[in-house]
Amino acid sequence: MAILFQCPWANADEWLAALRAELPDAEFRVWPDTGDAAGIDFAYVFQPPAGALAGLPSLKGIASMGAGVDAMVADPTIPMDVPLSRLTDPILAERMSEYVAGQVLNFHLGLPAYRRQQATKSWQRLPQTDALDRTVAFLGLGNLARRCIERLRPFGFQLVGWSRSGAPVEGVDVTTDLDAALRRTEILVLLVPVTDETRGLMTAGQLARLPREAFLINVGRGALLDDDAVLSALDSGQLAGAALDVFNPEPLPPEHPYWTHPLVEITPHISSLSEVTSGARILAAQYRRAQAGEPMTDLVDRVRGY
Ligand code: OXD
Repeated sequence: MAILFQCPWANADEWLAALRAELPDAEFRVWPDTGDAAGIDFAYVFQPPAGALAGLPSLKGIASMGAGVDAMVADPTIPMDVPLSRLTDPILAERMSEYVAGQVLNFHLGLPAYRRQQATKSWQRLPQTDALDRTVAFLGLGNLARRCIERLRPFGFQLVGWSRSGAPVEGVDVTTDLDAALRRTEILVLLVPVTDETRGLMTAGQLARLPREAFLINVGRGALLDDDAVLSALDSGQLAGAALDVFNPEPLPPEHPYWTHPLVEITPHISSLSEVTSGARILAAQYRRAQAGEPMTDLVDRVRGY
């Protein structure tokens, strides 16, 4: 039997080599060259195109090479009874927390405004807010968000969190009421998975609930945003800035207005890149579990969507 490997990343060869080193006896087939489809019983993928895993009758498990699994959850050609795992690697959480803490501080300190002033050689002190008087809200309180919160807590920000379950998180005012969370939010961090409930979550109406001149940080998925609504909110001053790491589609097309908007900071989906060495170790363990007939870990609830 063989493992299907589908990876859109520039360092796909490095991942394949690391997985081969972890699983020296396994045969790997690199998508789209699946060969004999019946001979594939496991797949390593990252956000595969819809249908990429269709017609694999012996498939016993799928391990995502990243934390987000929305593409697989949305793909009706993947049989519901094939277990699907997400990559849960502490390194992902560390990387995400560094990125988010960096962007929160960037906006909190007004650094983008000073960069714009520098372009016109303008020497002007802008009003300052202390962290104690600043509310940062997280939509989504999974393990990545919780690590970001731990990193931010020592600064003293007022922390608000919105999640479906409302489960408590230390030092965070958790609510299941999205409107109430948004009304208090000065810096909004989106770290919620894309599901049928959250697709297009940030509509014009939701953005209007934020206090004026709020900041938006999207490290979840591009599909969480109504992009036209975000651009209008930036143009009207409702949003004072946006740091966007994820887009719909990716790569962000060259003609997209985000590229040139003066209040938008763009990074190319780098907020928590999977790390090859530890990632390959974790992924190989998932394969071994599936081969041994044991349950894989970090399984996705396909009905809930994450
Ligand atoms: C992921 C991602 O899903 O990087 O891990 O988006």
